[in-house]
Amino acid sequence: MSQTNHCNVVILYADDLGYGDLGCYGSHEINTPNLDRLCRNGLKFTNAYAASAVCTPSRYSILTGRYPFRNSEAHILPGDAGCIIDPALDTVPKLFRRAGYRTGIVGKWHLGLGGGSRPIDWNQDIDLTPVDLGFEESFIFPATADRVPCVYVEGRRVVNLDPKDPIEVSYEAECPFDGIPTYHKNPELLTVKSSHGHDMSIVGGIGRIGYMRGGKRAVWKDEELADTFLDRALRFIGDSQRDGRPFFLYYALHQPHVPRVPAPRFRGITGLGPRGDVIAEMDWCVGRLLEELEKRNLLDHTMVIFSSDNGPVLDDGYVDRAKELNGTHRMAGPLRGGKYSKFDGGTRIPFIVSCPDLVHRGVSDALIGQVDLFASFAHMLGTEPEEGGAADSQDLYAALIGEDPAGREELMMEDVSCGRLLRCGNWAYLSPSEGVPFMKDVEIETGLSMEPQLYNMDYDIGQRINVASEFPDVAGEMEMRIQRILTGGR
Ligand code: NG6
Ligand code: CA
Repeated sequence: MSQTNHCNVVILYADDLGYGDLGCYGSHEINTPNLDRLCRNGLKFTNAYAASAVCTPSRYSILTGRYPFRNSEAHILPGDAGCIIDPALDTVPKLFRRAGYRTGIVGKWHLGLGGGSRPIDWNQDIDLTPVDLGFEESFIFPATADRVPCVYVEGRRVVNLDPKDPIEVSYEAECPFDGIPTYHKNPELLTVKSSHGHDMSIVGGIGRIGYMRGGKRAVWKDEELADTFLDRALRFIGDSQRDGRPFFLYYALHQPHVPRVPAPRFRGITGLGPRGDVIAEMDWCVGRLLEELEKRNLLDHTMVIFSSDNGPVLDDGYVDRAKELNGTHRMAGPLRGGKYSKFDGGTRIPFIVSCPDLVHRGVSDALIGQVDLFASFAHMLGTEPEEGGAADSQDLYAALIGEDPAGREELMMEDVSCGRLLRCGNWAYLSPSEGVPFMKDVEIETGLSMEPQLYNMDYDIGQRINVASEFPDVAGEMEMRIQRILTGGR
């Protein structure tokens, strides 16, 4: 296979969406007609993984083609963190740009901003943003919807800055700012209570992580996040078509991460509370995007990849009744654990690839990581990562388009505390590590144990029967493989 293909590429990257959250992955409780249609017209992967059970490391990995362990800063970042991607490093958007693409990012970033002195001055141009990492167009929010600053950043600048009302941000434990509403001082302002954390600034009636003062005009409205990002994504597609170059769009949807505030028209439509409603909203956004591609006659020749950065959680810090209203819905489908976890619920995620001109329709059980997109795109474009770049990315282009049913031989993932797990054929191996077996706040089984764990995913997808003592050689071999990856070159 040596032909190159310059189809447009759109990565749709959800935040905390589980393996069982979509109709096409078995959900009966939440309707996701648009993603189900994407899936019918494309390839549904059953053994695809994010690099980590939390956000920042997975995002680092999908954009750089490197395992997160290679960057000691790749952990959940505060909203005022510096950018953790070295601007000298090769990235997926740089790869597309070298191949002549127009590149854009819309949505959640969470990889830090600014390369210079700290604290970052939000009122000036920010010196290190996605535009320095290969994205020509960038419209993002800095971290997560539950972290300050609650503002959009376009290019290098906060949107709607007002010099008379400068923005200040702090992640100190005690509030350093006078005169701002805070969680414990102003409970009367809250529209939703926090169940754990999220008790610093109140912005838009919601307790957030971190303190923020000023920027009244710049602060986003939570119920408008989805439409705002969608609008930017559609605008990017329109501008690209006019421009004439093929395009690469990384559209990082903010749903269903907390706080879950859908646009009013989605409130209550699933009966599963805000978590279900924002998934329906996300599906609608995807539908609008597909409609736009179709209208512009781009659908057949655009590779649309949909996935999620980590597994699901019900109560991630707000009293939004997600648990009470969840009913029989299984967010992680048959998998054990969820977000944060070393069990498969933490990292195995929905992964759909569609491109009618190129990608076979059906189901693929190939083992594939989001980390592999880099080298696979390079293959598609007939180019290569820069010397030393994308160290952990394997060229799985044939698997991506449905021509290789096997994929990788082995793939390493990590949980929130950087404990490692390895998939290898039918085996899932969880390396021993310290920690509690159950996170009480979020009610998730961590999979942490000082005993090695080995599961045969063929007949035990729910990881109930640890067979490490029956197959000590397999467990030993897999631990060795992990050590080899961790100490391996590049
Ligand atoms: C946790 C937050 C959680 C979420 C997570 C990051 C608290 C108590 N919990 O620390 O709400 O923001 O970080 O999620 O603050 S992620 O998907 O971006 O990794
Ligand atoms: Ca996430």
